[in-house]
Amino acid sequence: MAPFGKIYTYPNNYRVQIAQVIADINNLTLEIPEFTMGVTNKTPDFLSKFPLGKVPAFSSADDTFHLTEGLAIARYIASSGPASAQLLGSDPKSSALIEMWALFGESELSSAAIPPLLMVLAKKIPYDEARYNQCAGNFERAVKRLEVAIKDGRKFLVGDKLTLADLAVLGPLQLASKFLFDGEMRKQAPSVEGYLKGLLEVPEVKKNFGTELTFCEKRVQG
Ligand SMILES: N[C@@H](CCC(=O)N[C@@H](CS)C(=O)NCC(=O)O)C(=O)O
Repeated sequence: MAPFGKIYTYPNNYRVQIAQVIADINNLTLEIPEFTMGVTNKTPDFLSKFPLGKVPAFSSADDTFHLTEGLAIARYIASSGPASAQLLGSDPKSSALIEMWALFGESELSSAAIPPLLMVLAKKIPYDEARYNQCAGNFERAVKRLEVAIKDGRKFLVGDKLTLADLAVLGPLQLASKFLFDGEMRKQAPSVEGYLKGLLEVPEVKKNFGTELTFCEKRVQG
């Protein structure tokens, strides 16, 4: 099958893994071209299509349509195939709930997990204890909010099938499980681990995220 489009990215970018799960569910194929961070995204050709120079960056098969922002890319791929109603909602309330969780994934989970990641794993910014603790506190608060939604044992956040909502929280949570979402936080949100493991049983999720969820026992600090 001809690819639906290309996504430029570095490996294991959860925003791209989300798009790949969605493409698989919609029977669409995505090409992941050769990409070197700091090189490919600085070329005049890349910047002419994606002026911010950030990834993920999507280009349609005919290279006339360009998109950035992981959530916009995910939504575009979701709405371009037969599983659109499942992934994005089939009525105003379910669509709004899916949107709520998608934004929650970005603004509450990712934005709290990424500064600590840059401090202690990527070591791209200096360790700042006060900022780290504030982010960890925000992350824990968000995880507790998620716990409220799933503590009745539900498998999916909205309805009875996988939607963008689940993928948008899975991405940052599986990333944070390596360095921030530690044993102490998991005690505060005991249903989350089982919920995430359940998501990984969905074949398209397993294929793109892998089966392993490695939770750290103690968060990594500077
Ligand atoms: N809000 C964007 C964030 C994209 C982003 O920050 N990408 C980073 C890598 S995780 C990047 O490409 N940075 C390169 C740069 O800042 O030059 C999204 O959700 O897709």
